[in-house]
Formats: sequence, C-alpha cells, structure tokens
Amino acid sequence: MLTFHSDDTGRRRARTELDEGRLVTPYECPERVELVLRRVHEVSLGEVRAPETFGLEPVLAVHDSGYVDFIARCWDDWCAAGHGGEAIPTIWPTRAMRDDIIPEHIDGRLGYYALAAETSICEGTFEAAMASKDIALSAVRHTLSSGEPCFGLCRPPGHHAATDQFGGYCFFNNAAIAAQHALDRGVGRVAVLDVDFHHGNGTQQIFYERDDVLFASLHGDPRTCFPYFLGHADETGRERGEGFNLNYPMAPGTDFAAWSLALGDALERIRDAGCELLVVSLGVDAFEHDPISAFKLTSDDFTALGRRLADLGLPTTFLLEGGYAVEEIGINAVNVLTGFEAAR
Ligand code: B3N
Ligand code: ZN
Repeated sequence: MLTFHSDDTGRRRARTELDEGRLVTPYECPERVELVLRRVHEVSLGEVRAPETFGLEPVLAVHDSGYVDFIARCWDDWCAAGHGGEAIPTIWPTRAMRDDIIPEHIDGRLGYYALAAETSICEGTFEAAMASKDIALSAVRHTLSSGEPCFGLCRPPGHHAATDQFGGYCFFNNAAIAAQHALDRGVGRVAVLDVDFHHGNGTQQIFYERDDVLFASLHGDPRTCFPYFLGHADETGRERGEGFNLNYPMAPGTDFAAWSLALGDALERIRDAGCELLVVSLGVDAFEHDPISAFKLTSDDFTALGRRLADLGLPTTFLLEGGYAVEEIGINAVNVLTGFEAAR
C-alpha cells in the first residue's frame, strides 16, 4: 500500500496544551508520525511518497475563507500583539453574547475561531496543516486514479475542524477536504467512516445537510467524552442530509466485541447507501492503553478492523487522525492497513 508522508508535518511542534488546569507538553506531537512511518518501513507496507501541493482551493471548498486566513496569520498576529507563549483562546462568543461581529484583535479572533482551549497555535502550525491536507489530497487522488488503497500519514489531524473552527488538535479537516475533492472529480457518493475514539464533530458539521457524503462515527459518548457538544445518536442529518449522518456513541470501557457490533451496522449502512469511495478517519486512540481515551481495543483488534473494512470492497483511503500511546501508535495504525491488505 502506498503511503504519503511529508517532513513538513513536523513544522508544528507546540510546547503547550491546556490539560486538567496545567500547561503540559502536547499529546499531539511530531514523534507520532515518525513512529508510524517507522512501522510502515518495518512491515514493508510499500512505497512512501511525498505529497503533491494543491494550494488553498481544496481547503476553501470546505472551510470559510475568513477562517483559513485566520489560521494562516494567527501566529504572526499573536506575536505582533506582543504576547509571549503560544496562542491559546481565553474568551468565546457564548450563548450570552453576540457572534455576528468578528473581532479585530487577535485575542477576540482566537475565541471566535476556536472550539476549545487545549490546542495552542504556534509557529509552523499553518505550514504543517497545509502539508497534512496535501497528504490527504495526494492519497485520495491516488486511490481514485488507481483504485488502490492508500495511506495518508496526516498530521495535524483534521476531524474536529469545522467550517470555521479549530480545536481538538485539528486545523484543516483532511478527511472532508479529501471527500470533497473526490466529489469534485465525479465520485457520486463518499463514505467517511471515523473510527477515532473522539467524535468527528467537524466532519459531521461540514456535511450535515448533504446526501453526497455518508458520515459514520464510532466514538466515546459525548455525555462524558470530548468534544462533549456533538456526537449523540439522534444527530442523523438535516434536510437533504437526513439519514446520512450516523453516530455510534459508546460508553468508556467499550471493548472490541461491543465496538465491532457498531462497526458492523455502520458498514451495512455504507454498503446500502451505494457509496463509491471509502475515506477512513483512522484514529487509533480507541486502543486500550491510549493515555487520553477510554475504549479497550487491542493491537490485534486493529488488524481485525482492517479485515472488516476490506469486506466492503470499495476504493479506500486511510487518513491518520488521533492516537497517543506513542509506543504502539505505529503498530496499531499499520495493523489496520496490513489487515486490510491481507483480506482484499
Ligand atoms: O479529553 C481530554 C483528555 C482526557 C484525558 C486526559 N488524561 C487522562 C490525561 C487528558 C486529556 N482532553 C481534551 C482534548 C482532547 C482532544 C482529542 C483529540 C483527538 O484525539 N481527537 O480525535
Ligand atoms: Zn481522537
């Protein structure tokens, strides 16, 4: 299986994450990609290729132009304001205020475009996000042209990024950008299957009123898990999109036996919807030892997941999302890919 990778994903190395009231070294770090890449080589998964560059046009197909401009300028504006440290939002347009006037000051703009406070913006964030979406676009383009499965070693991840909001370590929604790219090239309907522990709120929001993308997400119940404010089972899509959003929230402690029942339902719905392409938001933080998540999947379960995905028989693009048990992230991500290859 062809893998797309770029050293530019390492241009974001944030020093601070707000976690349990302390500033800690971020869980989402460049070493994640290095570990997965090492495993790709260890198992001889296949060729590793640099992505092509696609510019901003495919980003603007799913994200708001003011938001993209904010991500591009945020670090410079933060420094120009004389702030030390990394850019972290401190105020939001909450229910009790207005959200129809975008502030001029960077502190206000940060709150307007942020959905959470854990994710700081630092030097190189925009450049890494650009590399990450180029990896996703290169991967899906290769899948479309060859019919072959492909792995995009995306970083930063993307599935929390909404039309005009960043957070949950995500800036540009790689899976949404890839899915939209496929639609723009004539694919009739795309399935985005999100197996990350966290709900893909950004992907859901971007496609919520559309029937050309079927979004299915298996995740920790938002009553107790990040991102808390989206991801319930009764969110099924709106207007044309009714029936094209499938959420499978599950309790902390869920193991593969229960998780794979939800997977089976999602796969059946993808099959029934006549999707022509599968984009997998491949987070591996459902792993039993992930430091910030709470499911109980084992490394072998990720191999089984890959086999189940192959049963769909669809052209498939895998894009890395979360996964933070850094010792095992490479094994688990690549187990999905080798399981898929063995069964197709
Ligand atoms: O949810 C957390 C969090 C939970 C547990 C933690 N422990 C036990 C140390 C620490 C943090 N933080 C909020 C930010 C989570 C972002 C999730 C990004 C992701 O993987 N999305 O798929
Ligand atoms: Zn996650």
